[in-house]
Amino acid sequence: MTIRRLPLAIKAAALAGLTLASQAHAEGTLHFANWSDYFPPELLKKFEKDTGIHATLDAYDSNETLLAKLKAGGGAYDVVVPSDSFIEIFVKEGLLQKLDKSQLPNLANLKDKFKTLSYDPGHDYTVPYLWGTTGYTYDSAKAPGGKFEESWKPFFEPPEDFKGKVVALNSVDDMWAPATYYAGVDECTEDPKEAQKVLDLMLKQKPLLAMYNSDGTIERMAAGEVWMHQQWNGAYHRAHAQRASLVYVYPKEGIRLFIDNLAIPKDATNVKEANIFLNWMMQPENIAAASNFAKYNNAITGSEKFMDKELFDDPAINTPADKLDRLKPFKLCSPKSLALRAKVWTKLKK
Ligand code: N2P
Repeated sequence: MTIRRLPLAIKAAALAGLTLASQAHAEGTLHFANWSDYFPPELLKKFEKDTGIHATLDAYDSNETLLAKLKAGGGAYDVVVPSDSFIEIFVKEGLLQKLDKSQLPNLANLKDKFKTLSYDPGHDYTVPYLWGTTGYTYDSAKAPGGKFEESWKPFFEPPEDFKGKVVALNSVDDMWAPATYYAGVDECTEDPKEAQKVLDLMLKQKPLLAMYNSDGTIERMAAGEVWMHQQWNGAYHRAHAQRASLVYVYPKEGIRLFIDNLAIPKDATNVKEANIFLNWMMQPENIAAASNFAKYNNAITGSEKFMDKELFDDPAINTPADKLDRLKPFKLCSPKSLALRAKVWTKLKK
């Protein structure tokens, strides 16, 4: 088992369209790329033991980074983990291959509500991995009166003394949705004036931020290095285990629900091994190990009995009934709308 973080130089080479060094894959090998800190190393070892396939794991920080890597080509990966909101984009770009469902009998283990998903209704390209929400966390020990309202307001308009103590995720996909919820703009808007409103909100927030960063969110909050962080619920849960004063917010304006997925890139080298892996991950005890490590829910029937009870006890993971209507699944927006948000992001980051 090899776990590595893709060095920037390789990232740059991949972006420049150069071939990656590790192209000659031996038989019985699986090259897996997943979001950082999102897959238990012991589970990869178990996969190797169960199947005899040697596995490597690379990490990336966002859908945008994964997209750039796959577009650069090189066939470096056999399995990747794109989010629901990016599936259509990856498929349109011809970056994923159709799944051979005869190799995936464990698709039968999917819970009913994950059997038909809007972004890939027949599981032609993807099977669900883990799912969760993208809210934000704050340290109640630092909040005025120990509490913030359940809104995106404290995140986008934090109090002055939070200056330099707030972090946003470094992805237009993660930031655009809550900014539109808070600005009261349809997330699929095609109107430049509305996009400007969203940009203005983010521009006003920018000087108060310590950084945009999607990696290391757990460590930063657990260490008390910052006091507020846009964060996924599983990451919150892990940070909270180290700092009890942390609070996860379900903003009343809405909170993005995400489903991440296992998929096989078009140019994968080890397709047989990739299928074995996808099917193996849909076994209840295996996906439960991923849930127990990353602290997110999964889509597999019967996984509950292998999952840690504490996950079900955390309202950040097990959304309370009165907050369910705040969860917003992603919307597939028009190319015009997506181009508008990309422009906003470029302007924000320059
Ligand atoms: C965990 C990554 C969570 C993925 N580091 C959110 N889509």
